[in-house]
Amino acid sequence: MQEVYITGHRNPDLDAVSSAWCYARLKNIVDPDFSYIPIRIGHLNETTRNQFQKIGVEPPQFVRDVRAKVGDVVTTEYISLHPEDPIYSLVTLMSRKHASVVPLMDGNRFAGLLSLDEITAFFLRENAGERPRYRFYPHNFSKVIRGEFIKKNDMKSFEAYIMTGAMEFDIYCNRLQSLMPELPVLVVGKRKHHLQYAIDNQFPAIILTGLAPDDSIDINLDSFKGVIYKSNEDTAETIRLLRMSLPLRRLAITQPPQVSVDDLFDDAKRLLMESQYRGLPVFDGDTFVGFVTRRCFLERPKRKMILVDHNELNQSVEGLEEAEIIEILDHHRLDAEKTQHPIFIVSEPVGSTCTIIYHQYLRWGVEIDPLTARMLLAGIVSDTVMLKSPTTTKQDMVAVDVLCEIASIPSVLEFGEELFSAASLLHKANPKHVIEGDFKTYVENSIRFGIGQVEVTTLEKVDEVKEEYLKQLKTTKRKYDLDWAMLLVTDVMKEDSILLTTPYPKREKALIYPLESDGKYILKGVLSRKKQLLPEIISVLKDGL
Ligand SMILES: [Mn+2]
Repeated sequence: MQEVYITGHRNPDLDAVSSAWCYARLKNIVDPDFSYIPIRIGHLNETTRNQFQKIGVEPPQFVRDVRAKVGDVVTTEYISLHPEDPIYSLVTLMSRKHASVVPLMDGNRFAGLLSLDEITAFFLRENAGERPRYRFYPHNFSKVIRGEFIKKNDMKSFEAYIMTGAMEFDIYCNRLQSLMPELPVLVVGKRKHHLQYAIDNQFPAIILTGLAPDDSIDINLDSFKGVIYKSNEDTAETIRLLRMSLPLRRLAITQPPQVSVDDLFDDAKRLLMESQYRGLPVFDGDTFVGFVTRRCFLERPKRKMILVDHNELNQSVEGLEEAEIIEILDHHRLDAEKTQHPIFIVSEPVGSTCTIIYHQYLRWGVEIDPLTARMLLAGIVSDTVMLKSPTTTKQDMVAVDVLCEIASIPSVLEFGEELFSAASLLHKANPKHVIEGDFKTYVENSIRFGIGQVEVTTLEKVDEVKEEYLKQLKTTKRKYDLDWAMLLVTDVMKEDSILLTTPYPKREKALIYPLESDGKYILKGVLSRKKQLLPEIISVLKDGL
């Protein structure tokens, strides 16, 4: 079944992860034609991790990028052969099943790859001038040539050339003498002297042809250490099949370039196209999973995607430009890419994407179970800072009332306080994780800036850690290649914030907020990065033109 990924934005917050998770559940119920998988494209922040842990649900899997991978096109259904299997099996498989590439497997171990090219190479080699010597595997005689063993002995594989005993005995002896010390596989009819000579000289194998069904050869075989096989075919056909009984081991490319299921489609395609091979083996770690042929790379598959809690390409997963966006559900400003086909978009200016997902449950008439209710609630309460943020709408409040009822949560305030108490205490946390855990970057008038946000339950300790955080802001600014980097520290209890900022000499001092000390502004009544701080920053940057 085709998979559709549902993802929130980079540096995912609780709203992004919860909405992806809850929407995947809904879609899997209402649209069983696809498999909807919630993913995250960054590390979980502490609040989100705690929430999933508390509810006892596995958080969405981390996906680094959605570009087409080898795993999307690998052929995993195939017939394989064993290294000792005869060439005959390969030729049959290729002509009857039209297999262009056949893996050679020794149990679960990958032992090589075979294609028409290797069969061609075999015939080219054996006709290259020298009398060919072959590696025989006697067990294969009975698999390819109709007949039976008369003497088996150890059946080990050996190397030899092929010879028939059709000539006069003394010519036969001279010919053999000239090839000594090498010994042949002898294909011979019921010719007593020829046979006796082969037995006395310990030929590795003798194939008898032209014997009647109940015929025997009247020679004492006790001292003979080789193999004797009685063929029901005539001599010409026996020789043809004898060469087809050779084991595949020697034919296969045993160490072709390997690719991994996680390798990029384009990289593997280039590797294959630039090689002389028809196919490449594909591994998942050390495990062989299948192979790719040129046919696999005719068209690059497109991953279907649903974006929640964001709609801009630069806030989304790596490789999205190669994927197909089929839905967007978001509460941010709309700056989506053009699409080729009509898509489903819900853009509602509510406090949380989880409120939008709640509306989708209503729309489809799908019942919300207590666990999903709790998850949606967590998204709404965290994104609206317990419904105190100015982004909060009546719709969010209605949703919270219904969801509290379903999840049997008596007080949304208590639920919220518990949610935020899990948030990191600034002086105990790692400044890099705090700033970059929920960091959004913007471009306005070609000025690149970024704002991180962290919710705390008191602003009292900010001064203790201020210098440390200002230093980290400078590092983050360089890392994201920005002109200006800020951290909004929000007290969710008192509904005030502090802004820590790198120097931005051109405009920083134009902010309406009072500067308390270097790099630290007091933002009374500011809770929302999106609705309160961002418009102020944008207007300051515009005024600067
Ligand atoms: Mn959100």
